[in-house]
Amino acid sequence: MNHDFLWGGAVAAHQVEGGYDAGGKGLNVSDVLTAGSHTRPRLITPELNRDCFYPNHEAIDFYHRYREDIALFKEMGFKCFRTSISWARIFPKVDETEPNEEGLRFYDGVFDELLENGIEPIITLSHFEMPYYLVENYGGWSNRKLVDFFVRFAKVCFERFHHKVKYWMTFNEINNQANYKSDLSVFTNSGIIFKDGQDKEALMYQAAHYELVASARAVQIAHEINPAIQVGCMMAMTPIYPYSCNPDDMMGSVGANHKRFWFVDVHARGRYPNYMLNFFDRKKFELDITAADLEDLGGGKVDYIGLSYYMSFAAKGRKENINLDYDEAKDLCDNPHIQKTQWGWPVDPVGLRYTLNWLYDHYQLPLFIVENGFGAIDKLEDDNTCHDLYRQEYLRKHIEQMKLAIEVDGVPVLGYTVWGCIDCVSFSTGEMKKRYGFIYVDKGDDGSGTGNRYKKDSFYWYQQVIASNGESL
Ligand code: BGP
Repeated sequence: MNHDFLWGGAVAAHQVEGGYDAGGKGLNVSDVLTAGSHTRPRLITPELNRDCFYPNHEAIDFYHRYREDIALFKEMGFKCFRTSISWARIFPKVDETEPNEEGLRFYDGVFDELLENGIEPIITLSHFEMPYYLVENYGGWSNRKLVDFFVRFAKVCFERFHHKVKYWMTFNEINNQANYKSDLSVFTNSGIIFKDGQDKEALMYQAAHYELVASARAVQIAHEINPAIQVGCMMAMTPIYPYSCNPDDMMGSVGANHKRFWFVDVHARGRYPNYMLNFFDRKKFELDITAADLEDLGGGKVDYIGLSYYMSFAAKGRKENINLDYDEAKDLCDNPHIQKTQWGWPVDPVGLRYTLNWLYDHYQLPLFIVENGFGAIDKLEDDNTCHDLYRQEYLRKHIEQMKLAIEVDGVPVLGYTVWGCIDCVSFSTGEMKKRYGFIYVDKGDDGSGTGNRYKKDSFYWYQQVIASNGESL
């Protein structure tokens, strides 16, 4: 492992900060999401409702406690820390002429504190937290105007922070919305609330196109401001294996992977792959894709590929499947070789090595594993310890596979940041009890608790991993 390998942890602004109306911040999409659970979906409430609990409003109060948290990250030996900038802190309504100075100052404070502690900030511009004003007044990313709004936000961030932040990402898990039947994914990725009679699928492809153009333009602006800046994309990497060696299953998995991963083709190669263009024709989608957009895409290829990796899936094929007409709800199936977590997420460490190989074979760009982790119910003992051996086990197995990809397969990986390095609000369920952290936060699903921080056993384990540069697992 290179001596400059970036070991660290990752969170997102809306899942840790709280302070949802502090410092002039506007509402963002996560602020109107209620708490849910594994079996009860989070609701999108167009008006804030007093009878509902909104877990992101306070989250773990990183907004006020970030110095204490960064001290703990330093104690673990973090080389880097990934978080995001809440767009609604910088442009609460987005169409203001000037950015909100108080919001910018908050991030100055966080980045300075990190750098003073020898920790490099890794920053996502949009991590499921666009201003809610854009949803209400523009219909989210279904509207081309968002390209300019986003580019302006990105430019303000690059200009202000380019001396403090080298590695950036534009849109977190942009490909989550490939599952356009999930209202939560499309809302959090693109700020779209579907209306009756709308063609959800076409709308998702339109929104994704605008996001890809906005990302490409942001990459170009970043390089103009400071050629040393590295801007990546960020993909949710869930490889989809063929269920068996039956050729139909194999073709089913090709279609399933195309449907999830065409986004990275556009980000990395600067153009749409042929299978997408054929698909748009076949579906007779009338998408607003201009010649100027295609030029922007070509000029704004990403510098590296950021990825989250939690799980893999398996797919069965059907005779009538035609590539992207693959239907995840019908065709994904359980992989009999793989166990699942309490939240039903399949655990497949070898899939990480496969993913790293697949991405590097396709794009020959450096990779950055910016999320990997294990959500579980942890028990805080009476003496404030927490024996989370299962988490160490999960991470150990994944790090071993990452090392094989790097050392045996020759895949260049810039770093590895463990998701939810400090317990935070779960994105999919809004729960606190789905914990990922090395640091336990005393906070319940209903917002109760002191908010105090306690080191879990995995805290000391990860400290050793970093100190030995991945030798002691
Ligand atoms: C990724 C998101 C994160 C994060 C993580 C774990 O999809 O980028 O924001 O939350 O998954 O998911 P969850 O919190 O739902 O367990």
